[in-house]
Amino acid sequence: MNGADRLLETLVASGTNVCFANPGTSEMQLVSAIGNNDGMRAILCLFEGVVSGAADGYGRMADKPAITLLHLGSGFSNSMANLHNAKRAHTPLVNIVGDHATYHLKYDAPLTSDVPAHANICSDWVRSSESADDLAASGAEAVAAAMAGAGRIATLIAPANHAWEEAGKSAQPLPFPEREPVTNDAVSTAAGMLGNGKATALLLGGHALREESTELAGRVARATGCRVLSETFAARMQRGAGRFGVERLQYFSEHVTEQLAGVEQIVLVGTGAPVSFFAYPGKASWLVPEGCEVLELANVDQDVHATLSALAEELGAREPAETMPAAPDFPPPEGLLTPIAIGQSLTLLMPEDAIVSDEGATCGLGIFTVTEHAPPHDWLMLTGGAIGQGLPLSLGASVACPDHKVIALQADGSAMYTLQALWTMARENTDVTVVIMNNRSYAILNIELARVGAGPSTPKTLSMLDLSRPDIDWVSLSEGMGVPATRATTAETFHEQFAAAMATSGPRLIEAMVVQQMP
Ligand SMILES: Cc1ncc(C[n+]2csc(CCOP(=O)(O)OP(=O)(O)O)c2C)c(N)n1
Repeated sequence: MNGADRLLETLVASGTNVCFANPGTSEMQLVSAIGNNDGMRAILCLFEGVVSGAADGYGRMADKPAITLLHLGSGFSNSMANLHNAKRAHTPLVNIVGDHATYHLKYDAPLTSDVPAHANICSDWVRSSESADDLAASGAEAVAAAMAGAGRIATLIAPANHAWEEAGKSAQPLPFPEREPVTNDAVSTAAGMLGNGKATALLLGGHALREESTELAGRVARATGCRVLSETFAARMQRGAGRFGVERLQYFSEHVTEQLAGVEQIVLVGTGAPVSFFAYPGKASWLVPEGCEVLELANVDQDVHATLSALAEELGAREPAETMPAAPDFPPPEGLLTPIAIGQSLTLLMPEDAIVSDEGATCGLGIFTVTEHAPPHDWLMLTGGAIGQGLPLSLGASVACPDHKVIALQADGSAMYTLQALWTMARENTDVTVVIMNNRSYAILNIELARVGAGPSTPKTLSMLDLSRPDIDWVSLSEGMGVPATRATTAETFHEQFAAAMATSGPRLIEAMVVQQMP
């Protein structure tokens, strides 16, 4: 057996079993090893940004890493924007990146690049194997490194000769690191703050937005009267009817300032203090109200569930959290196809335990609010702001949870970055319903243009934010990649098409020609 075969044995023994791949010549032994190992599923993606985004979606839902297979520095750099999002989501993920054979590097062949430098930019852990025998050992370390804290990006660089040379044995899987607990002192301090009568917000992020943790936060709210907020862009929020409703922090800084006005204390669990997404001339970057005290009770990598449990215990908060009621019966939406109408259709039609990948941009924020009474579901967001995440994320989530309906709420401009994900959805027959919200515009940038005070805009300025001339035909793009598609121009037609998508399994796409009212 060669190094690649031993690595695959080790990865499978360590509990990984899905590889999103876009390989090249330097990874051919790895491709062959995957082909010969029954424990690893191979999923071809036609761009590396799809590979990394799919691995992110998989890791968020499976709570264990997918493997990516990437080709040298160039392939890795194509994957980077979605790796950045995955890093911001604290997703466990293992990249295997091939490199030239060690003895070949000195000849500076065309694809030679500084692979470790590429890898270091958006990995938490990077290692190059030192020999064929070391490749498997490094693989075991990579999986354990990915499982540290809430989740990490681990990148293993595999020189081609280490993959093809004989290797003696595979490596033993390594134990996954325990999540660091929070001290009793920190819990007592937080309990003291929550009991001192001041206006307090419990701000949750990371795994603290899973159902069991939000329930505990809801108990604390019930016992103390504190508010419970979430970070603006969460990796995975479990919400909907029957669950405790967490208030999402707004996006624009002035809205956050309004939302937090009067808050005297913020207790952080699994996230950082609120800051503005961007700097704007004359506007605040740090969004903690003046004079407000901030306590980091638990960081994202600590055991946030145990922390909330200890906090509820310390406060004697034993009454169950109030839960979000199911939506009262209401008629299907009619008339203009607005984001709100889409949200209403979702609320009425989405099945229990659906997974929503939200890269809806300007359309997404309203839909999020409208669906708070929908059947219980998982909502996955654009954690790192690098667009092109949504379609790959929904693909990966569906691979992780094949029995759950996945809904990709997808803005058109962002969709164009990684639309190759549709082809893999068709090939793998994933149960994803993609809703392209087509406004033929980079709408958010039209808003930002005014907000940053960039001065009067010329037709040339606006041409950089406009997606017409030619209009993009999503039905043709989708069908060209094997995903059946329809177009909806009214709330009624959307509702009908979405109902049909919810009633059947397999990938499909609805191009929703949305009408928006801009804030
Ligand atoms: C990788 C990356 N490139 C560029 C941007 C800048 N950017 C932010 S939003 C946006 C346009 C979004 O347009 P669309 O997805 O159609 O959503 P809309 O604003 O129309 O709702 C762009 C280009 C980014 N955030 N990330």
